[in-house]
Amino acid sequence: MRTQVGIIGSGPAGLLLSQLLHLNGIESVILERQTREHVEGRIRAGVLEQGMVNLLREAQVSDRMDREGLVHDGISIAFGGRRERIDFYGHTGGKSVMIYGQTEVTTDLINARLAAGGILKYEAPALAVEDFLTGRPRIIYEEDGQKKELVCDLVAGCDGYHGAARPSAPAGATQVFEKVYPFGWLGILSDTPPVDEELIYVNHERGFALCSMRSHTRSRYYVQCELDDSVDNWTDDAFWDELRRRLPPDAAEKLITGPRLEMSIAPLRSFVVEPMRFGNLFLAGDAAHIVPPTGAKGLNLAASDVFYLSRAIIAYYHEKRTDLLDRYSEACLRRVWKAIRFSWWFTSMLHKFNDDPFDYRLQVAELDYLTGSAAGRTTIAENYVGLPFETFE
Ligand code: RFL
Ligand code: PHB
Repeated sequence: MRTQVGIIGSGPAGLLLSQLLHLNGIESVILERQTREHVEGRIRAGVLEQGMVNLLREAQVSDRMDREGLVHDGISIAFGGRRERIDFYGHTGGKSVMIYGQTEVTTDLINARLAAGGILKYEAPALAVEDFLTGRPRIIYEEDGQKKELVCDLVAGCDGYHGAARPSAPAGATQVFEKVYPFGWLGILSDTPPVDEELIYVNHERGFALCSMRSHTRSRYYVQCELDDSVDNWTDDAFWDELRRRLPPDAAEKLITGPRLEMSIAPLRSFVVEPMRFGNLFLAGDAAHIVPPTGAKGLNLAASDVFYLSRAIIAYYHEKRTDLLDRYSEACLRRVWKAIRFSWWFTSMLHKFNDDPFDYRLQVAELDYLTGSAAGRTTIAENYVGLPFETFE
């Protein structure tokens, strides 16, 4: 089989890239290891930055998001027995974020790709990418128990942290930067009204907590847990009790609980691979970088990579230009590292790393300082709503 752009992975990065290329007359094939149901059922992120919202509009997949998504102009941070609101709108000249689940983004994109006759192969894992340094790359994949080849001009490795694209890069050509955090997040999804209209990030002596949502009737909550913890150790009641203990009193009183729709544990990690391009193989999204979820940046970084990659590929086909492909890795990494920094910093300030009361007092003092200063509030707000994409043309 042959196509112009071979895309590995039907997560948000691969789907969005395929859709943007299609709208510009460029053909692609997506290879996905899992089933469609599995991909659509994975509960992950829920906060979209303005840049990603704009890109979904450009990709013509925003109707349902614009109808059902919730626009949020701020968040609360609770610490030391009190709660402070960070006003995004006021501190960023009118910016906000959109609450709309990654599951919904993925479903909207899959529907759009299929409606346009796009080729999405599910249960078709890529095994390796070959010949990407010498010209025409090939993706070796498996379908119906048989080994097959997809020959392309360019390959986009959008296959996440555990994918096949990154390991195909030549040994010695990559540099990896990594930090693993000594805790995880235990998350619950429930059909209960959210405890507050906006998200609440909580620094508590017992550990971090987060109140988030998917809609006015569906809540997503997290509590910091041990790395080796298991969902089997948690009943619904035990989760709600632990969350209530960490919330500020007004929120704890209002919390409405209910049975889990889903419960899972996610480890926290910062990871970057450099560069993000090897000849005609380009990495995008989680395949190239992972952030801890505290800043809600993972999904949004996948979208900003796709912003740069789509423009570079369009310039290549429409104008025979290779300069944007050459600048792709550098442009992405500048923004990636700023998000890595913010996610690390926000994680460090809000989680319990040890039992040292000195460290806890420092965290409270830092939060007190930041929320008491216009500069501090602005720094949180402008990073949280998302740093702008660079001009790339
Ligand atoms: P994805 O979404 O992981 O999609 C990659 C796709 O590639 C497929 N794949 C392969 N396909 C073919 N052949 C192979 N060899 C393949 N290997 C893998 C996978 O099945 C998958 O469908 O990456 P993408 O598109 O880059 O999107 C990135 C986002 O999904 C990710 O950054 C965020 O969801 C991260 N993340 C979170 N981010 C937030 O901002 N807030 C969150 O609350 C949040 N929670 C999470 C998360 C990531 C998690 N992971 C990766 C385990 C919770 C979890 C559990
Ligand atoms: C979520 O709703 O799942 C969510 C929101 C904000 C975060 C992380 C996760 O920082």
